[in-house]
Amino acid sequence: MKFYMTPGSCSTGIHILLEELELPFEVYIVNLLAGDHRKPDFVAVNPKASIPTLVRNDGTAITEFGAIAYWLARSYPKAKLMPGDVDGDTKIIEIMEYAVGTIHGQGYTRIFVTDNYSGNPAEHEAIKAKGRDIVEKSFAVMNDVLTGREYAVGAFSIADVALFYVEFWADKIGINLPPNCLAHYRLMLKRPVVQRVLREEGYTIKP
Ligand SMILES: N[C@@H](CCC(=O)N[C@@H](CS)C(=O)NCC(=O)O)C(=O)O
Repeated sequence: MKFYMTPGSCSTGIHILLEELELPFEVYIVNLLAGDHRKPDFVAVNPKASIPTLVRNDGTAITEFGAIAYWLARSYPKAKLMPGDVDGDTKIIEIMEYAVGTIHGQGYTRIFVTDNYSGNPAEHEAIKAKGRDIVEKSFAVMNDVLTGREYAVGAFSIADVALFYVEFWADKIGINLPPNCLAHYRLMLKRPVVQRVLREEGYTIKP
């Protein structure tokens, strides 16, 4: 398989899944800052010009974090990355979608790609502040969801890697995680594969 990713981005969550599953894959680094994702070679693979993108062995591509994570979990069921019952799987998709769609899609994008919201620099501070507010309020919701749980839904699952990458970003930009999210983040950081993936993506792991 071919995995299109950017170190330290949302693709880190999929990178963790691929390595947890011990799958063979080739890495293609897409340099977002250099605009690689808009170049014709990559757009031919993923017309949405976004990472993560996974090209399967049959040559077909899957885009969207949730779709890639779901496909991996369903294709390699022995790893039990989803419980397999309707209620459990629904809970997982609910958390994953909130992390990717709301915390990342509505919150972090205002902080990281502020230009997408307004071309007027005078508005940027307010947009970033709104993004931070969305992220903080969303983590407060996740904190309640994680009450009495180590992982997002029972055992380690595809929901945990989605939650992990948004927690990792909070750590990187100095957003305080509420206690249950912090405990979840630290638990994830203890996983050998998570440590290896972060090292491979160029990060130093704090003990
Ligand atoms: N809805 C997409 C969002 C992925 C996404 O926003 N990826 C970012 C990097 S973390 C990206 O490719 N940004 C490039 C751009 O939007 O121009 C998904 O779930 O995969």
